[in-house]
Amino acid sequence: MVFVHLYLGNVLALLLFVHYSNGDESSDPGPQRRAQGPGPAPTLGPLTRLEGIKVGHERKVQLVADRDHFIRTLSLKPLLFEIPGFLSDEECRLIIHLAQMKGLQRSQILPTEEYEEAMGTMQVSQLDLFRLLDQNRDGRLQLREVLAQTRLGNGRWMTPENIQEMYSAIKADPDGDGVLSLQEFSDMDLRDFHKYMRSHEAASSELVRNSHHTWLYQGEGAHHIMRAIRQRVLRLTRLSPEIVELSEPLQVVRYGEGGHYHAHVDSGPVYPETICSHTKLVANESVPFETSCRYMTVLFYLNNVTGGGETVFPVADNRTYDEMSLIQDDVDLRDTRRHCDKGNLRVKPQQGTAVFWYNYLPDGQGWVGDVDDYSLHGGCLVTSGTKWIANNWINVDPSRARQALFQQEMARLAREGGTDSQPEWALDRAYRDARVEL
Ligand SMILES: *[C@@H]1O[C@H](CO)[C@@H](O)[C@H](O)[C@H]1NC(C)=O
Ligand SMILES: *[C@@H]1O[C@H](CO)[C@@H](O)[C@H](O)[C@H]1NC(C)=O
Ligand SMILES: *[C@@H]1O[C@H](CO)[C@@H](O)[C@H](O)[C@H]1NC(C)=O
Ligand SMILES: [Ca+2]
Ligand SMILES: [Ca+2]
Repeated sequence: MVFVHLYLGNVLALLLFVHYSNGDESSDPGPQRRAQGPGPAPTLGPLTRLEGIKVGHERKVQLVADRDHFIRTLSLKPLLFEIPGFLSDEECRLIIHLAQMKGLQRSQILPTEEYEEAMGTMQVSQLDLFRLLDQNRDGRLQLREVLAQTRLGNGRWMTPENIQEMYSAIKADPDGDGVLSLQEFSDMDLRDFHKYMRSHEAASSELVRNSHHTWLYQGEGAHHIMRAIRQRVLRLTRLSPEIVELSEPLQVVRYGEGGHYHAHVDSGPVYPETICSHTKLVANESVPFETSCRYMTVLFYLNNVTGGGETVFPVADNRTYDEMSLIQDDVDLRDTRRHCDKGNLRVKPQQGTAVFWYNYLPDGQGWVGDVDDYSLHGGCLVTSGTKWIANNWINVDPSRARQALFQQEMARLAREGGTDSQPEWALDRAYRDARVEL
């Protein structure tokens, strides 16, 4: 019975995840070509993982010729570090400038119709849905149990007030106690719920993510400063050059005043049914679900923010983790517009500082294990001014064999001169010799 419950939970999450990520990550660049057929499977050595030692621990590292840097441990769960002065002021200004030249797009739009289709084709009865949502199995749906299913909001962030409003609009909770009994849930017509969601256009402040972003190419032939930053990240992470070079381009993000990103993890869940966006080139195409596999996040602060805009890690180094303690009926610690002050750890943006962390736990065999729940993080509300950051994600496939095949295939394409296989990056290459007044 527990197994069935978990299994259905995964199916629901997967169904909703696919449609949610389609709208959100459609700008994710990725290899487009199919493999010609795998050769013999090579094996890869263990992945490097820096040691945290203890919170506050500092170590000196030589990342550039003319100065030392200090890496400070911020937390052990997740394994999280800070490194001041990782980028120079000039580098920060250049990244912002290149991003502005390329143009930024809204980070999130609402994919309403696709979502409704997905919900429509879901082969789950209303009773099963109730059981899935009822986490504590008391036969009643508390607000927090609905809040926990962020994807039901279809990209819209749900607050306890939103849900109460929805209940009263569709008359789902006649006794008004904020809890849905099985009877109340059975009497509810799910189409009314969808109709209600559709009829309420969300303002950008009501979305999961309120920002603009773009991607900057860092590979061969990129601007020499973009190359230098990638090499510095390689030295910082001590991973293999193949892994770092084959990772996503640099994502540059601008949060205006009022911008935010509610708490999330950077990697999708690892189910047998998922494949990674970066290695899908060599993956079995009949696998239905795709996600970003981001072993590490390296986040750069590109400016000093006048007010707000901290990066919050709500459960960093908490003794235990329990999703349902994170979400209460009245306080949702994932809500970065309202509750950043209650999170365990906040990092204040400081121009040139980098923070980096591991999104997965080790598997004990030198490779990638489960997603680290403690890596939950978000961008707090920017109360004044503009916030600029950049993300360098380091992609590793939880399947060691598939990562190996992918690296082999990319090496083969490079040897055969397949460098034009990413036309969307051509624009960035044009900046190679750009002389920028900073
Ligand atoms: C691809 O996946 C399908 C369905 O999961 C499976 O039947 C098939 O054997 C797989 N093919 C390869 C080459 O792994
Ligand atoms: C950003 O703030 C830090 C510390 O508050 C300060 O040392 C630094 O000079 C500031 N940088 C800029 C470009 O204003
Ligand atoms: C944080 O840890 C405490 C002590 O173990 C626990 O009571 C609380 O539920 C935890 N918070 C979360 C969000 O898991
Ligand atoms: Ca319940
Ligand atoms: Ca009720």
